[in-house]
Amino acid sequence: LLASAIAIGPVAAFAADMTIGFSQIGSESGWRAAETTVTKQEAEKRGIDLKFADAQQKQENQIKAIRSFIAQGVDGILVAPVVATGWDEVLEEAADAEIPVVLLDRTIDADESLYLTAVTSDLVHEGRVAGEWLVNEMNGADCRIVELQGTTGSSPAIDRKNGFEQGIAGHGNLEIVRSQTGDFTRAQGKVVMESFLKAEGGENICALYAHNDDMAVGAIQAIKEAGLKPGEDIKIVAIDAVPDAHKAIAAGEMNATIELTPNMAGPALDALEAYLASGAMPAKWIQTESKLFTSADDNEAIFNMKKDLGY
Ligand code: GZL
Repeated sequence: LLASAIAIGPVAAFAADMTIGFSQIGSESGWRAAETTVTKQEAEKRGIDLKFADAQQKQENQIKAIRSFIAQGVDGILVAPVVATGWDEVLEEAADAEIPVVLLDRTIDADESLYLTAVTSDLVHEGRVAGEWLVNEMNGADCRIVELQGTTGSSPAIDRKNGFEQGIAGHGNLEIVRSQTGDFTRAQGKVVMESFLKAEGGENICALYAHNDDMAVGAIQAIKEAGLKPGEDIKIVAIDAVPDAHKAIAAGEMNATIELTPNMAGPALDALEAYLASGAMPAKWIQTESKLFTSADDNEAIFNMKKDLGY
């Protein structure tokens, strides 16, 4: 018993002494709120003291939070970077302080020496799967598509747009006629979809591709208020696979979503602990899985399972 206590002692004790700063974007979507909940749970499980900072989707608040963590002398920093650019200076400051930084769910345009690893899905792949789903769904029929983009300048908005265009490439029957940011929120998704419906005429819109489910849920409200049937008159494909997306698919009001795990922190904290304990260098990209869900899945059961997972 003593041996086993000694064996786990240092690691458990070490984690118990660990303080990690987490610069979170905000709570713009159900998925983001779940990521925050799960990150706090993962830190708790490891006996880590997590310092949490919500940036209300403003990069300057994230930079301030990271500087505060550096001043506090934390052992490591988690950052979900709201946009892809403008991080070099503050990450250099973290490097000078020898504090490792791990990126969650979004990437940045900076030298990869400035962060220990990035835990993200393949955001281009997600967009491509969405495009390929619509190609199959339309089966050669013409389809005028409107697109709700994520936060301007964020890696998911850039990559999911590129991926979708790859997915529909070579299929001239599919055309993106309107594309605008809804900033990943339900409210903006509804407002921008209303403007699409007004500009195009609902009868001229065949499908909506939204970079996340929350904007799609907002758009569903707008489509209904325009007297149209979401999921039928206008096909809807999005990304995240939050409970409300499964609920909408089960109701026939949405057609497909691609799952994004809210648990980026588990792999991130494991990599940080290993690095801090023994200098173990993780891969620069720890990729999380993506899975397509459609009406062929048991969305009601999945909704009931997921609704208690921090969403
Ligand atoms: C993607 C992540 C996105 C989610 C949105 O990895 O950054 O941010 O898809 C969230 O729901 O706003």
